Amino acid sequence: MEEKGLQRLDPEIHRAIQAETDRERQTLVMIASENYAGRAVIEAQANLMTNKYAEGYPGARYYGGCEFVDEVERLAVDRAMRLFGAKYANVQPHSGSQANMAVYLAFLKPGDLIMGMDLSHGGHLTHGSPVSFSGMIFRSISYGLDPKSQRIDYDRLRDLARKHKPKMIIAGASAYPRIIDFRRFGEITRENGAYLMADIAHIAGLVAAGLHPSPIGEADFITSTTHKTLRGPRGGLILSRKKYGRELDKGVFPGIQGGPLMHIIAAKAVAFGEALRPEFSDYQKQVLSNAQALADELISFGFDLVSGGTDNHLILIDLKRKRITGKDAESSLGKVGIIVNKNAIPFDKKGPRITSGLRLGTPALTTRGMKEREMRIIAGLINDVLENRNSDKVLRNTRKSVSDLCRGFPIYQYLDEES
Ligand code: DSN
Repeated sequence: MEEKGLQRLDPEIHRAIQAETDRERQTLVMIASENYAGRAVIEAQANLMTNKYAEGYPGARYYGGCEFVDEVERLAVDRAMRLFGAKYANVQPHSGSQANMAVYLAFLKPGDLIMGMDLSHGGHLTHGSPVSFSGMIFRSISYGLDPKSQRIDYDRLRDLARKHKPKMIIAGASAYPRIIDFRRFGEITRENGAYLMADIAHIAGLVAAGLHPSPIGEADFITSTTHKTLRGPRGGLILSRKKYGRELDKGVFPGIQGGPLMHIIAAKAVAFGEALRPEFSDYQKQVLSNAQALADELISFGFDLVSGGTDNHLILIDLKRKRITGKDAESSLGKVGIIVNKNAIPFDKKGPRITSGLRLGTPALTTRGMKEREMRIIAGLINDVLENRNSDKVLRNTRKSVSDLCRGFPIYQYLDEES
């Protein structure tokens, strides 16, 4: 076959991209923060807009020749606002961390106190962890889960807020399988004269589809990534009230970023457009049903789930009773093509490189078209592997079952048609 384009110009990179494509095709992606962006999203981000400098905002740029990127950014902003029912959107943050950083820069001063969820209870690095800029520049305290229910301890959160009077409270998580009560967060925040930032990176797709309560109306600032349940390109997003728009715009540019990635903004616009369609809501419903089916089946195999189950797209398995670490479980499952990540569980005694937990999510498998039946099969495969991880025969048979499943649910019809 004649070599063309990248294959001819840079065979090393082409080979690696090809290998990644095959890996994504031939494995079960169960990392809760990953998904398969649609063809239109991928096409929109691979275009000449990558060449364009557009510091500033539509209609007020520091460069000439911005008429078409202006059109794209206006569409992205308009669609994001419609999708979430927000009065302000900024689509320029390169990532979720950048979105959070821009909000902090705009509304906090170094040394101000922020209060986010404990990383080991499911929070995110940028919510005040000492190893992140958020915990280095700002003082930080954390709230966490109730040890018994393993759900957010809102009473303790309120007591902490009353006692310490943080300038900003951050609601949101990376590994929390339950509904977040934004109304409760709103009450506590208002009572203490703080700002509320809701980081909905994980649940943005569910919020957009109306399947998780929205923080609009409760939170002053809403940040998100665009590539998890929302199924867009890798990137960040800020939503807010109109009155905070000027400060937030300045926080993103020139505060923490230079030129926006206009090709990515084009792809964000496409993803928001997709999310405005009714099919997106059906997809999100299936994400939830699949997570439910997976959780139920894992429980029937004797797995302990943090908080006893899930309300959203992810499941956190507590492996303590199974006598395997998160690290070993991740590695054993990886051998058969089930891709997951080890994750700390609340009050974990093991460090973040070992952990006692595994985080599983259904967004990517649901995009492939898998339903409850496949979730039950996969729960069985996970159980087989973790119960027999030293048996080459079990690992071999499971690898075959994974391959069969993957073949039945191509990641992109067009890719498989081409090969
Ligand atoms: N790294 C993301 C996740 O896996 O949840 C959060 O930023």
